[in-house]
Amino acid sequence: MSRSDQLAENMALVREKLRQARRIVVLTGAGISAESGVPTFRGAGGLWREYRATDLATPEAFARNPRLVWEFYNYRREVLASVKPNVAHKALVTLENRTPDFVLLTQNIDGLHQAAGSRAVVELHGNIWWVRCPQCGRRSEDRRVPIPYPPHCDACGAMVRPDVVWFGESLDAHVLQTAYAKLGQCDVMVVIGTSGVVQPAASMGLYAQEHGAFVVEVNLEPTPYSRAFNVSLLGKAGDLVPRLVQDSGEPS
Ligand code: BJW
Ligand code: ZN
Repeated sequence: MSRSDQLAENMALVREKLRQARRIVVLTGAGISAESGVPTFRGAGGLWREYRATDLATPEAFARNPRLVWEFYNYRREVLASVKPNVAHKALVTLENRTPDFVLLTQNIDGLHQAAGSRAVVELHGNIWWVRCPQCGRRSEDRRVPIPYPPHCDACGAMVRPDVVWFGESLDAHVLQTAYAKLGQCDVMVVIGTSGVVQPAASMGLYAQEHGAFVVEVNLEPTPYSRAFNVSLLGKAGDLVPRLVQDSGEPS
């Protein structure tokens, strides 16, 4: 079978699975926002000045040089302030609207799913538009671009940090509990635009599969999990996701 025949067959199978499913979990990563113009973390686009983005998303980097880390997050706020959700984000809203039990787990901190209209969004790694005080724990929304340095907590005066999850930090316990409860019960899971290297999100597809879900991956490239999942669809999220969600009768 040719590659395009294989893709068409897999697309038809996944479309049908999504139609029949009552419980769907979607997990997204930076790849779904790439076509909106948001740089991904790994591969081309993962650099800011001479730094790797992943080296700045750490508590050690913030302790060593908070000004640099805030400059990095201010740069990203500036990028995000002008981008819009794309057709893949929007197709997931359609999927949510027609699915009895739907949840969207996202590693992205950009808020684009909510901007598209998704409601059942669980942010695994936090949100860039919120800040958190490391001293008193106070969280607040702050949409200023840029945030003047150094940003202070209104309650206790300490310097606040982005309300995101950095390497070596635990994901919020309630968020994880919600995620695993949904993963353990879903019929179908779709994993979109994530390289599958950052834990615990990377293992969530296998967790769902071990609990009986049909797991589909959508990515430009194969990932460490492509062979393990039921179906791996190679291509752009903006091309494939809308086609997976459209009605079966329509041409793919
Ligand atoms: C397209 C496309 C298009 C492009 N269409 N596709 C177990 C084993 C080993 C290590 C660990 C472990 N458990 C925990 C760890 C340590 C660590 C970890 O995983 N390290 C690995 C790197 C080895 N994990 C943690 O520290 C986590 N904490 C934790 O588990 O606490 C308990 C614990 C701690 C320590 C030890 C043990 C337990 C926290 C992880 C937090 C990650 N934070 C970041 C920054 C968030 C804030 C910010 O954005 O600034 O989250 S790092 C960064 O990576 C960000 C992302 O959400 C995350 C994932 O990246 P993603 O989304 O996959 O993006 P990319 O760029 O990697 O991939 C893009 C993909 O899209 C590619 O595949 C492209 O092909 C594709 N693509 N265009 C479709 N158009
Ligand atoms: Zn405080």
